[in-house]
Formats: sequence, C-alpha cells, structure tokens
Amino acid sequence: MTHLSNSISTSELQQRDAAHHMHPFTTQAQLSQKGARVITHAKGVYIYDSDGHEILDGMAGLWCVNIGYGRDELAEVAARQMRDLPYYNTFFQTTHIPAIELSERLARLAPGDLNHVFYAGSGSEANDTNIRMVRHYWALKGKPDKNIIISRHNAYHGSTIGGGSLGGMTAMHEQGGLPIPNIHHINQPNWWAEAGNMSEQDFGLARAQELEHAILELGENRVAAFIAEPVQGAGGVIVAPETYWPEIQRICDKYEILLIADEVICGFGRTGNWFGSQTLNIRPHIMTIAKGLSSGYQPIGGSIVCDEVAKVIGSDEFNHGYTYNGHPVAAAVANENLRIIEDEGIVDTVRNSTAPYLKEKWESLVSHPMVGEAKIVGMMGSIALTPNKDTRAKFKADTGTVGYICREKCFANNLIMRHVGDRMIISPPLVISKDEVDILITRALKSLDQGMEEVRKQGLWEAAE
Ligand code: PXG
Repeated sequence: MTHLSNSISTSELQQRDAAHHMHPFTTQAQLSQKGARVITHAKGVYIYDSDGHEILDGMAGLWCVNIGYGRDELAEVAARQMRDLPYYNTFFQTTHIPAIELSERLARLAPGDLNHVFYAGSGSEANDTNIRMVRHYWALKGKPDKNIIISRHNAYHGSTIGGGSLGGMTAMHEQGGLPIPNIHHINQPNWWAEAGNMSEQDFGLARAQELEHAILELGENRVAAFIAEPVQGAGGVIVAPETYWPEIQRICDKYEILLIADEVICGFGRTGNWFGSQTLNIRPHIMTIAKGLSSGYQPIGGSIVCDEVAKVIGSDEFNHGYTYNGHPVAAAVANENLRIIEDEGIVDTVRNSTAPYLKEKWESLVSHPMVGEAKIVGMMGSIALTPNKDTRAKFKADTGTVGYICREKCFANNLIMRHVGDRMIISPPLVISKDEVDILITRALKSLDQGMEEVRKQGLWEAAE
C-alpha cells in the first residue's frame, strides 16, 4: 500500500507544519527548530514515520488505540454512517440509531446501575459536564451550597477550563487563571515519591484519609463529589497502595459524596476488566469515558450516570449540551469498536494472558540498576528512575532531565515509551501479542542501558540532597 505523504520529503512537511500548526503541550519555538516527527500510517501495534521507521507504539497513541491500528471494520462503518446520516443533533427531542445502540451497549457493559449516558466530544468535555451535573444534582435536591468537588494533586482530567481545574497539574494551573472556584485538591497516593519512611499500607490509608479530613474541614454539606482516576495515567501511572481505594469507598459511603471515576484511560479493557472501577472494586455514581470508547478512531467521550443521578437530573431541564453530543459517525464507530472488543474477547485475553505475561517481564525491569519500582495494572505500567534504589532517591538534575534522555533513547530504538518526570510509562494497544511484548521489553532494556550510559556521561548520576 502506498501512502500519500510518502512522496513529500520529511523536511518539507516539517517546515510546512512549523509555519502554521500550533501543537498542544509544546514549546512551539523549540519544536519548529527541531521539526516534528511525521507519522504517515499505522498497523496493529506499529506506527510508521516519514523516514520509514517502524515504531512499536507502547502508548497506543495517547492511551487510546485499544484495538490497535488499521481495523477496516471501523472505516467501513464510518463511511456507511456518513452516507446514511453524517450528522444530526440530539437536542430538541430527536435521536438516531447510533446513539440508541451505543447507549444500550454501554449500559450493559457498565457495572451496577450505571445505565445512562450523556455524550461529549472528549474526556475534557465530559468532565465539564460532570462538574455541572453534580452541582445541579445537589441544587435540585435542595442543597445548592453542596458544590465543592474534591480532586487530587497530579491528577489529569482534561484541558478545558473545567477539566484543567479538576486536574491537579500545577503547570496547567499556572496558565489561564485556573482553577475555577470550589475545586479542592488533596494529595495523591504516590508511595514511591512521597511516602518517606511510611510503609505502603500505612501510606495508602493516610492518603485516603485526607479525603475524610477535607470533607470534615470543608463541611459535609459543602462537598458535592470526589473525582479520581482509578489508576492515575498522565501523572505517571501511579498505582495506589492496596489500602487506598477501600478506604476512599468507605469515606464516600459514609458522607453523602458522589464518586466520579475518571475512566478515560482505565476504561474499555486497559486494566484487565471493562472498567478500572471493577479492577479496583469501587462503585462510582458517574464514570467519565473517552479514548478507548472508540479506540481513538473518532473523537467521542461521555459520562455514564447511575439511575439516581439520572433521575434527579432528568426531573428538570439540564441546560447543557454540545453540537456533537452523540455524533452519529463517532457513535457508530464506537459501537463497532466495542463490538469487536466483545466478540474477540479482547478484555479476557488481556486479563488472562497478555497482561500477566507483560507484568512478569515489566516487573523484572527492577533488576536494572537505574530502575527503582516497577508498577503495572493490566496494560498500563510505569517504572521509577533513580540513582539509588535503597533510599528511593531523586536525581539532582531537574525533574524530567533523566526521563527525557531515556525517552529519546526509546525513540532512537523504535519504541514509543514516554516519560513523566523521571518515570517511564507504557500503555500499549490491548491487542499486543506476547511476541510483541518481548520486542517492547527488549527495546526498553536497551534504551535504559543507553540512557544510563548517557546519564553517567553527562555527569547526572547524582542523587538530590
Ligand atoms: N481524563 C483523563 C483521566 C485523561 O487521561 C482526559 C480526562 C481528557 O480527555 P481528552 O479527550 O479531552 O484529552 C484525559 C486525557 C498525556 C496526555 O500526556 C493524557 C491525556 C490527554 C493528553 C495527554 O499523558 N489524557
């Protein structure tokens, strides 16, 4: 198969990109100098760039291409839907078949009484919906002051004003006047970086109890909801100690607090169950979904809402909506994507076969001299880089310096493995085979070796005070 862009030189494409295209989360001036990597096509777990490299995509795009690249069925469904009905809205008392079918399927797949879906175009938009929905819920219950949402430092919930406010990324809060009022952040359960001398168990409990302290301090009658990712993704694949989630659930049950599980990354098989909430045994009132919902083939997100919240919200006009709510093409593609995941038993294969295989290999990386801890849940994993495992030391160099060096080595070895600070993270397509896992691990190890060599060469193998 030939690809259109292959006939144009990489440098020409880079120059044209730099002239007119502003990239997200990027220092544009720097990138324009360097030139962006041009991706031309993709198949299975591999992406291909304009220089002909075949790169194993250990991040499934941006944590989203769960079924892998190049599934013709999705293209067929999109084309058919575009011909039949490319667009119609779901405002003004109308609906269409793709929205009906997808909602039915999601209600069946989602746990408990999460039976109702409010669509959005992305995870960020869905979380903006959630802010308005939980606040309006309590207002309708006669408690308009119950409007504070508690979230966590270093959480990621999107980049809109609402999503960025819910998120706990300092660098985002520093730009554009975030967060909006009545969002409160507690600490994250990052044992490796923040626990000092505490055991994992004690630390997990202590961090969960920060939720209770915050509720008591702010007042139970002021707190509307707690939002969290079952496993923090963009924050560095932070897996909470085992004691954390049961305590969070106890606290949400005890006080009248709605629990929002942000499943944008964890959903649709990533953790070895349909939803991360099932893996971690939590019972949310609302789940945020996006990414794996369509495996990234179309932009679509949403909120799956429990019976009680849907009933109360449904008792009044909810003055909220997006032009592309339940977009027919996106909904049809998402429905086909989920059909494939179901029919091919992809979640079962992850849980019973490929994820346990990856776990064993991934955890063996701790024997590398630069790797402190290795954490993995299903198909999302992280390793902490350190100059001294015994003391869980950070590098003296600015956070992210060493991680960036390793990421560049991964690129050079045709592996997409990202860094978040000095953690390296993976989140491969769920269809990755055992042989491909072997390739991923071999390239990761080689990159760690070369990264460590470079770190020593640059005199960076030094612990912070
Ligand atoms: N919630 C979570 C848990 C996410 O990971 C969003 C919401 C927002 O979704 P949209 O579709 O609006 O992007 C996300 C998105 C990264 C990275 O660098 C992660 C995300 C987005 C962009 C970059 O890891 N996650």
